[in-house]
Amino acid sequence: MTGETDHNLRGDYSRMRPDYTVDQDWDAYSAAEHDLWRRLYRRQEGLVRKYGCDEFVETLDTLNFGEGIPRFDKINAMLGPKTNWKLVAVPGLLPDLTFFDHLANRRFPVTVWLRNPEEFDYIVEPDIFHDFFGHVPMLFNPVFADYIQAYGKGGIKAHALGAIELLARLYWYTVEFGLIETKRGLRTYGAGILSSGGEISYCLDSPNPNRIGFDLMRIMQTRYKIDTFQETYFVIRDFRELFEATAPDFTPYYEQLQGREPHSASTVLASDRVYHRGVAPVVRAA
Ligand code: HBI
Ligand code: FE
Repeated sequence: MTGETDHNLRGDYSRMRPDYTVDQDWDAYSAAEHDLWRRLYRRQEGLVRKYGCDEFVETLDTLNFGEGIPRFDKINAMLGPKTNWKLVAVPGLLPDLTFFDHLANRRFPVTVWLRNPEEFDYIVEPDIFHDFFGHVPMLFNPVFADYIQAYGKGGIKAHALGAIELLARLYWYTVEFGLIETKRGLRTYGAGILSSGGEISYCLDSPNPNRIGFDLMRIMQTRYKIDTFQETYFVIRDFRELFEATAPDFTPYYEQLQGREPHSASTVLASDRVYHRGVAPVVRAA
C-alpha cells in the first residue's frame, strides 16, 4: 500500500493481532462464497494450463483446491515440509513494513475475504482468490520461495533507506506481472496475471503491450499502472536469474536511482532486450 492511506481498505481490521494476522474462520464462509470460488477456479484453471508456467500448473494440480475456499491449515501441512513457508490469514492489505516482515520470515499473508460476484472479472484490491490462487502455488517452488523471502528482507532495508517506491516496482513487475521463457514459449508466473481472467491471455497473446527482457535497474526505474492491463511485461529466463540478480545489497542501486526521472510504463529503450514491441501499449481498463 505504498503511498496510500489505510482509510478505504476493505476487510475487518478490528480483530487482528499486532502483526495483523487473524484466524481464517473457515466455517464462516457461506455456500454462495464456496460456489463463487469454484466458478473462479474453474475459469482460471483452463487459462493457466495454457498461459501459466509449468511450476505453477503442476503445483495447482497437486494441491487440488478447486472444490471450495481452501483451509489454510491444510495447505500449511503441505507447504511447510516443501519450502518451509507458512500462510497467515490477514484482513487485507498490510502496511509495507508489516508485509515485509512476514515475507522475511517466510510467512505469506493471505487475505481472508472473497470478492463479490459482480467482481468476477476484475478486482482492484487483493482478495483471497488473488492471494491464494495466484501466489500460493509459486511458494512451493524452492527458488521462487527464496526470492520472496529475499524481497521481504530487502523491503525492510528499503524502508529504512526511503526506497520502497523503487523496490515495489520490482515486486510488481516480477511477483505480480512477470513472464518467463520456457521451452513452449513465453508463459507467466505473476500472481496478478495468473489470477486474472482477462490479462492472462492479453499479456501473452496481444500485440498491444511491450514484452521486454528482465533488467533489475530498468524495472526499478519504471512506473506502473494499477488500474489497467500492464503496458509492459518483463521476461525472466528462469527463476535462478531472478534470484541471482536480486541477491546483492541494493543500497548502491538506490543511490544511483534516487532523483532520476522514472520511465513511463510504456517506454521502450534502445538498451532493452525486446521480445515484442507493443503496438498500442496504452489500453482499456482491466
Ligand atoms: N499487503 N496483504 C498485502 N499484500 C500485498 O501484496 C502487499 C501488502 N502491503 C504492501 C504491498 N503489498 C506492497 O506495497 C509492497 O510490496 C511494497
Ligand atoms: Fe498479489
